[in-house]
Amino acid sequence: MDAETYMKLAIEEAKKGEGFTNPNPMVGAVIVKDGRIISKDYHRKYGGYHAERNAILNCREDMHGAELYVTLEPCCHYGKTPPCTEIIIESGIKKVYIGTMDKNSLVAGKGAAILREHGIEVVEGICEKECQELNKIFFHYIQTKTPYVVMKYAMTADGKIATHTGDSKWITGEMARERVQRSRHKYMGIMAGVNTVLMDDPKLTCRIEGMKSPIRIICDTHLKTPLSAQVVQTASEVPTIIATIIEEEEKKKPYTDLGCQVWTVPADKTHIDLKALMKKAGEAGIDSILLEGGGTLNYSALKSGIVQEVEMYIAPKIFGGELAKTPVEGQGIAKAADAFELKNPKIEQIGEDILITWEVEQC
Ligand code: AOF
Ligand code: ZN
Repeated sequence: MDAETYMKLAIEEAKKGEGFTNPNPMVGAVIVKDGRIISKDYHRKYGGYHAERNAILNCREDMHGAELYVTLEPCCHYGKTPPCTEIIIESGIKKVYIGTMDKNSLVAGKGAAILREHGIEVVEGICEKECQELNKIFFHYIQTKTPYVVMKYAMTADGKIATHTGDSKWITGEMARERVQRSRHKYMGIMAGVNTVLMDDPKLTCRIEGMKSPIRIICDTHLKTPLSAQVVQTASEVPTIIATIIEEEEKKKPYTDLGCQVWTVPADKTHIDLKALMKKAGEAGIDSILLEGGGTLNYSALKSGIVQEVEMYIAPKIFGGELAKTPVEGQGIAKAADAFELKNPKIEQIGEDILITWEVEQC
């Protein structure tokens, strides 16, 4: 097998950590000796041993002269665990293939340099694009200190997210809805507006066995979330943050008494300043957010430039109705030339529905 094939295996290993490693990266490692895989492992959960260390510790064979394939440059700093460069050097591994270099300033080239200084041959950039894609959340977060935001919506073929009466159960089929459940595990946070809470009273949790629920963030400018809402009532089981411009402690107290965190954020005219909210979320260690907003919040999010990606599910049905809600509302832009631009579409069929994932052109 060639280097690309081993690196692809390391990527598959890395993906097993999805949703559990945030805000740290997903990393996989494969050790090969004389053309045979003698160990493979991955970074299992945040704060735990890194992929390389796991693969080396779990290897039952002599590693002298072996090759290591790792999706991310090995670290060289004392963090929650000792540097991976140390254990690689001690193991006797003679060659390290790196998928992509680390953008964490504590590492950023220094890991590879240390290995070379110890006589280990290092090859960089094997399956580089795939390895960057694997950790796009981590790279975004470590460079901007704000979460990677994915705006998700499900609409009919005529662009409606509900009928004119507000009914939206269901637009997409079971398989697409299961995929959304998985996204709730993958991303660290989930964000919705108070209108969605008032209309649908959602729980915003991940209900798949063995997976985890995201931290819920409710954008609620004037603190109108009912205390009886499910996101409030279950706040002691799954964290709920209510973001508001209200400052009075007595208005916040009923929510905090039920286990919610209430964040007062600056106002952007009459609404929450979403950029300021993202800064705060980043400071709280939230590296990624699935935005399951309605049309008002979605428009504000695009306008304030906090969205990195759009995940749009299209169901093979038509609702019609000029009053039926659409994914992005608010005031909208005036000139077609000023549109929010999307790029690099990825198209998948999921059951009977289509999922298109686009990156948002940042201006
Ligand atoms: C991981 N898992 O497999 C690798 C990482 O917080 P610490 O001490 O665990 O260190 C995290 C940093 O280590 C992370 O930002 C990245 O730069 C580097 N590599 N991290 O969590 C891994 N290889
Ligand atoms: Zn490490």
